[in-house]
Amino acid sequence: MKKFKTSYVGFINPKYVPNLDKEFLVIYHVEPAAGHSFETVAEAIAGESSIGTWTHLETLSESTKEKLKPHVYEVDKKRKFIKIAYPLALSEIGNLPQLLSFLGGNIFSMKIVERLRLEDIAFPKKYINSCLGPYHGIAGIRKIMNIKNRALVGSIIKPKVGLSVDETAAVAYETWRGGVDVIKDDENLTSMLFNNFYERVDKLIATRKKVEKETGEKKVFVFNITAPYDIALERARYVKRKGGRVVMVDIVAMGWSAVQALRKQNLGLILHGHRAGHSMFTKDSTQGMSMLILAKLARLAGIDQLHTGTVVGKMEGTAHEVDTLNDFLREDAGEIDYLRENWSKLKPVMPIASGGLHPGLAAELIKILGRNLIINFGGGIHGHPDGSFAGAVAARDAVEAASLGVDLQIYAKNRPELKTALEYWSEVKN
Ligand code: CAP
Ligand code: MG
Repeated sequence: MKKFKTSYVGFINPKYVPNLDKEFLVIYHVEPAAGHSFETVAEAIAGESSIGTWTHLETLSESTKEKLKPHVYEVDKKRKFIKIAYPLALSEIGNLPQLLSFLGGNIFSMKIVERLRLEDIAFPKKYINSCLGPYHGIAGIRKIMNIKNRALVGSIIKPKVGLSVDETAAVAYETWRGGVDVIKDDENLTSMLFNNFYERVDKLIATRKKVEKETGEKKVFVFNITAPYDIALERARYVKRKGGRVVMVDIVAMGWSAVQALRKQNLGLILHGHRAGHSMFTKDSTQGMSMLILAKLARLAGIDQLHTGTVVGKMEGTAHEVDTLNDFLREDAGEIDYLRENWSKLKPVMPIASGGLHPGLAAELIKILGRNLIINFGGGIHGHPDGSFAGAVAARDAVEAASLGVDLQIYAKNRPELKTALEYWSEVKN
């Protein structure tokens, strides 16, 4: 009888020269479980995610193996990473759920793997172009908003849940009039007993039209359509029919299947991606998947504007991390230099800074992240001691001053709302 063999062998080849035209180049952070060598685990990861399993297979022909075999072309035990080149043919182009089962699937459950993190993926052009990407992108958003140079000023209605439709509209009216461009639902407000989605759409679009007439500025409301896909689509269509311009999807909760399907509808709506819950798998630097990959998938799937963090706010994220994400979304860079890739035909995505922001943080934020950004203030507008209108005036003033590079304290001298905001939140660094 033949002697037992595993099929988790033959993938490591440090001499292999990867080819981004035909292969995905993937980086994993790897920590083997006790008793297993780094090489054994690298072989198992490459095998399990492609043509292998725990045993030799009589069903796997040499020709299939040659065609589909991945190559582990770098193994760095000290820095705990491996790089694998996977043939494009291991994926179904344009199918993001398949990509996750392929590169983020069973390998995460193997006993011999103690810690595993999908750090970065460089995509072949053919794969990138098989996805639709953003409908509007940055240029399209700026055109709709009629804002050329400054950062866009956004606000989340707060409290995030609890207000009725009429209360929401009243807060939105004050906030838009105060100078905010983009007002949005919060991530966990959908269609509730106290605030029905369809009534909210009717009322908020009417309010938006009124404010646009009064101010002469373009405004948008971002309606959260997060729900099972059929319901989300029905809600998106309703927003479109009623003259709305933006819908929000909680991308982690809804998943890529839904985002891709929604984008495919070509409704012409701006798709706002909220990433609530991403830290379940992105926060631990040795386990899960990086936020950069989430951002890449969002861009492939067709998100136009995406939450990426603030550095100075209440949420996790260093300047380097957030900057890398934003550079990727706005331009064509990847996390690691040799993974720089051309994002081909896909439009760039507008990053959104949100979480614990107040007017006093605007200058630092723009200094770190630039002006090609939506800056979202929730508590930092609706917590202003003189109310949402004053909060909105202060936020708009702060973003304008910061976009011009003018010192906020000087700008605030004859702007009482900004002055109050700077004083009130002076202690809050978040
Ligand atoms: C901000 C926010 C946003 C988070 C998202 C909130 O409110 O509405 O959802 O900032 O985080 O619910 O916390 P505040 P991220 O302005 O009142 O903090 O952009 O990091 O995904
Ligand atoms: Mg929120």
